[in-house]
Amino acid sequence: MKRILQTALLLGVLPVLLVFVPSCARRPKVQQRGDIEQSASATYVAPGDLDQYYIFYSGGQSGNVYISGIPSMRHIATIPVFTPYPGTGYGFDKETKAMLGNYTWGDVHHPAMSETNGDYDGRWLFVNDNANDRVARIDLRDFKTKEIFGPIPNISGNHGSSFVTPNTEYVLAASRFSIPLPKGTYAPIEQYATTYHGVLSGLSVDPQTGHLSLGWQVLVPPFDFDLGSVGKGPSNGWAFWTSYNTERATGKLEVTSTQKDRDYIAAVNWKAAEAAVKSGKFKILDGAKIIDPRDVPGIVYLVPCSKSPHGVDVTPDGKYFVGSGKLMGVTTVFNFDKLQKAIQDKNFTGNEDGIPVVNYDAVKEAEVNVGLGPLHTQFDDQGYAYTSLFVESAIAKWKLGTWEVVDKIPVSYNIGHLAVPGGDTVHPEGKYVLALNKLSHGRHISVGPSQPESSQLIDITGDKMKLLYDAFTEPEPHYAQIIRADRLKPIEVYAQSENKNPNAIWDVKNAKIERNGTNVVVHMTAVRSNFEPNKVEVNQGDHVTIYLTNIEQTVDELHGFGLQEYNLQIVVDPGETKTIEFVANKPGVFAYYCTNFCSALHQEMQGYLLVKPNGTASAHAAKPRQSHTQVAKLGSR
Ligand code: K7E
Ligand code: CUA
Repeated sequence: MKRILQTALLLGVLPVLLVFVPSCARRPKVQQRGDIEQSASATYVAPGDLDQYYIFYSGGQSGNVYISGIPSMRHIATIPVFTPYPGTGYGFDKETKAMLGNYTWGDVHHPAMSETNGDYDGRWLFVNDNANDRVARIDLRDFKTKEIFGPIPNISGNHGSSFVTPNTEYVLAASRFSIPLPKGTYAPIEQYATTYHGVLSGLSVDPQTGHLSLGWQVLVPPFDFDLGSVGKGPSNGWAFWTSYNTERATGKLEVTSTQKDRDYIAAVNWKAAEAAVKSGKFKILDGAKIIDPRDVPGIVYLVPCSKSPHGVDVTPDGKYFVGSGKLMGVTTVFNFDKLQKAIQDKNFTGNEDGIPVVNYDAVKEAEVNVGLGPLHTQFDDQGYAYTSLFVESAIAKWKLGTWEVVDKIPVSYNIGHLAVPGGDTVHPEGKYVLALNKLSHGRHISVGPSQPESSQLIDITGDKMKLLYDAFTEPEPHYAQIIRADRLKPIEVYAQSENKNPNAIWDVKNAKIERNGTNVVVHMTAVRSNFEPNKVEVNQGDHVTIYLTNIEQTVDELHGFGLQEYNLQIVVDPGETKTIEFVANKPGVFAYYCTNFCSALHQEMQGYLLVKPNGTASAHAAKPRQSHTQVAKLGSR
């Protein structure tokens, strides 16, 4: 297989192979189980004991973030972000509904933890939405999504996101799919090369609140910008994005966008972009301050890179950035100092729409023979790098400085990202690497054609990498952030004193129902084991608002509020207040009940919404409504 692939690579037919032989299902099972007893005890977390690390997995097209622990790899919780999630009532109450807008999904690829001086500070987790051009902020104090920013103007396909600068000045964003700008503009696809555009952007982060706003944008040619990475140490102030289809091709990109030997890494001096915006050197496009590099030189440079690159990763010391071409057998290390020198010397080989293309040989430090299909690279604290090899289904370990591959481990199968604890920081912890694999077939009991992704924990403390554990995740993690558990200090109840919701009430005696015309406002409490009021009577067509406060201050005492046939389900945590809003358009009697098993009398925690029919209320009062029974079924396929 390897021989075939290498030959294919030489012949330049790998794209064809990628189509026809991606299946690892035909591979023999990897006998990489190592010493079973050692692996077992290395990952065993005894009942009642706690994991040492949090993993925050991006949930891909599920729109969620998943939390597991290391070393147990047990799934612990799900944080809904871009998708309604009845499990926590997310997207059903007024507040989170408003945050989701009209979208019911997102495509989360890259979680990024906020940083102070280049280290994770445990305050926020930012995640991108590749589909609808948004960035969300999760507060790590309560593990809840607090903000969804976007769709970001001019950014189309926010894949190169959400990467965070060393002091969380910016969350980065980039267009994967170039389009005519501003959004909403029509231009025929034949004009792709000339009138379509990409955009690179920094979203400002408020240092106190984490609140996101538009910072700067840079107009770039219609390449497909892919992955990003942020400079640190000596390269602090710079950001890097890979791009593919620098051919500016359309149609069957698999062929048309792989014509040139090299694509580019865009190196952006974000401090210069920030300064340019401050001094007014920008245009406004769809409300965003956008810099045209033709007018403002010195903001962005293009560094040639192996063709069709995917990941770009900056070393923890900030001296190098590593770019991997998916179709190559090598990964390229670039030297940041050399880039600065080449820029100073104007050692350019051309330009793209006025953006200088830097001389590859002047910036390249080394080409590392990692193996087939390199995608992403992580680093440890011992001077080693770890590159994921999608085609080869392996991780290559190599040494910074000698650029020699020192070890390789097969993974199951077709690895995408990989993650080391503290992976994006200046202090990664070289204990584990997590392999985030695309295919898992045969590694778990069969669940039919919709198969999960696989996630493998690998010990990297020794000379040889050692596989410890296979875990499986919902679709579909791309990247993850891993942080030591003791770095986070989550709260477990919302203190009453902190609840600033003006509609919170803390005593069942204050529960009330008020009517103003057709508006009915209910202040409701939830506490073991009842809702107060437990009866809400309204007229058909009334606009009903319920402010529900869980008045408990006891850890883990959640209450749910499910309302029959009104498609409403929320969960309130101890000390939390949420708002439910609906129009009582269906007449009849509907139960609301606690959905979160809270006490011995949880079943009894219920009440009734009584909706009097319109008009001749009394005449219809006792009549059953017409049967609306609907039969819905999936045809047998
Ligand atoms: Cu490689 Cu979207 Cu970061 Cu998937 S991306 S693997
Ligand atoms: Cu409250 Cu169950």
